[in-house]
Amino acid sequence: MTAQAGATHPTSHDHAHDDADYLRASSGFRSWAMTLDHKRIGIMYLVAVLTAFLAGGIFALIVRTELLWPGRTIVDPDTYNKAFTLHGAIMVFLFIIPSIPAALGNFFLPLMLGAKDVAFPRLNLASFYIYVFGAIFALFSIVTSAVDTGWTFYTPYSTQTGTAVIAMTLGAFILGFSSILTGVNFIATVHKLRAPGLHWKRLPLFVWSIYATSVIQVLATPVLAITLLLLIMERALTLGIFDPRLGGDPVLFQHFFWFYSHPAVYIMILPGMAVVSELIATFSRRKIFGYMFVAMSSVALALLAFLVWAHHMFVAGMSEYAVMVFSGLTFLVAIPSAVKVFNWVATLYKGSVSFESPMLYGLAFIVLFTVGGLTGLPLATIVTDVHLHDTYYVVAHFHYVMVGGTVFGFVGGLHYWWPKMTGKLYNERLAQIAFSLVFTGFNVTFFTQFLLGSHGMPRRYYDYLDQYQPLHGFSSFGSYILGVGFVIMLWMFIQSLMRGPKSPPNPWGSAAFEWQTSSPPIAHNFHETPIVTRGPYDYHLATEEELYTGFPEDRVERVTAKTEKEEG
Ligand code: HEM
Ligand SMILES: [Cu+2]
Repeated sequence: MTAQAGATHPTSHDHAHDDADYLRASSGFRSWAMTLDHKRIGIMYLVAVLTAFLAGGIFALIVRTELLWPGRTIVDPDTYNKAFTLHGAIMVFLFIIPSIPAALGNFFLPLMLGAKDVAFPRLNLASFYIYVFGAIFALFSIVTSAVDTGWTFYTPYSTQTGTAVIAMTLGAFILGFSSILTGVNFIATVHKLRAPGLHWKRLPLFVWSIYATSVIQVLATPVLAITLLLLIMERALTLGIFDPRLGGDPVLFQHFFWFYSHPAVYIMILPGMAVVSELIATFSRRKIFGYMFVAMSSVALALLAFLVWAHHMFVAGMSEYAVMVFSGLTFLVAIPSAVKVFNWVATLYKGSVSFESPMLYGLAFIVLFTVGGLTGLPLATIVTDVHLHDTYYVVAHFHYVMVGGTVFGFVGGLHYWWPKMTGKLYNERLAQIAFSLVFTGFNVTFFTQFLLGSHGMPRRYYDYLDQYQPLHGFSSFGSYILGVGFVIMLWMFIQSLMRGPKSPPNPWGSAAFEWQTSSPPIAHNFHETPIVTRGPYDYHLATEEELYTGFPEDRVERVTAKTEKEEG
């Protein structure tokens, strides 16, 4: 890639303000609120999803604290039901789904493509405000009378409960539009705005995965939107769609719900995989082994995701032939998942691996996602699922994929790209301490739940038999460690914002395209449209210049010194 890093400013004399980085290009509330810059929109999403993560985290701690002992510990059963519902709904709809695509994707997709922005910058800003609008509905439902249905909104309970189901589902409905529009925008961007020379076989794997995610967002989300609309109509107008007393079918709701929500779990995990591919490449200083297989496995996962939804319903009352078909299809999902894991591991082999904090999250992702994926197999097997369904085993399984996978990927990406986004370095020691706590806390919390579940502890229960107390206590204890880890990480990032040292343009020495411009990038990303002459992981083709981690100033000096030496 011959992108122009900060040192050459061919047009700087006629566009002096173009040289300001995107954070300083303009100032004031309006310049952010009305910005069309994908980087600023990404940062606004980042602030929003981190706020949601904090709120979801607080509800999680309420749930875990209540479960420390059998019987009442801190809240009554109704509040408990609301707490786990809000935890799930906030984490899924307000945090995980937009976290990597909307926050990191917005910021980095155009940079990785060598583009100035996304294809439709106004639509991008509109998506952000639609997200905020949906979040306000959700918030409204929380303060009026929080939903107690679980994040799955299963009928017929959700059509009968006295809580604010309409406000919450309307919130999710609106959030869906934000997700669809972001997907459309990214698909158009990848097709239309790739820099000259950036053909499909040179696309960063982050872009491949985000592209696959966008396809699912566009195809699956409308199904959820219609389902929630039907639910709202049934509640508001007493139509008999899902309620058997009115001639409806509650299992139909489950089919509709999972027809979206299973693909949605790939909306959640593919972006995690997207980040991890970048982390593994940069910190192994090596081309990802089997690049095309990793890229195509994202596409394969996106397509397979549409064929397996009913594995959530093995005990809901389906024909046994349907059960067998869905079980068989579910196993296929393991193939592209394993292709990724094998190729990442093969990349590490003979790579020049280093263990900075982003890489720790990347490696943890591989381990935890593997545990999450493998524990899905007994769920896909009918005989074992009958025992494990709706127990803590399922809770552990999906937390291993969604937290151990997606959240670790997101947090790893946040560390990795922090210097790019803010222009600041953070305290690596604190970052590693936070990592150890998050990793330990996570495993203590959730590994315990595999045991709880296989011993028969049902999920979502307020009370339980005394025999489960030690494991519940252990799990809650783990969640406090996890919480402390995140607080330290938050402190570490705030400290970096306030008095972190200035970051060089390419602190990790990465060959990837987004590092080939200044950190933070200028408002239009690159001084000149980059011309791509190699792949993002071609360390053997990258020049010393491109991998250079220092400041542009000393680079000029270095280059001059070198030329003088050569001449002299
Ligand atoms: C790799 C292979 C995987 C297999 C074979 C698999 C299989 C399953 C099965 C059969 C269930 C239903 C269990 C039950 O309710 O009894 C389930 C639940 C779940 N899985 Fe997976 N899974 C895999 C990967 C993933 C990934 C990548 C994610 C998300 C990022 C994920 C997220 C979830 C969630 C959220 C649930 C529970 C939803 C709920 O009932 O609230 N799974 N998985
Ligand atoms: Cu599923």
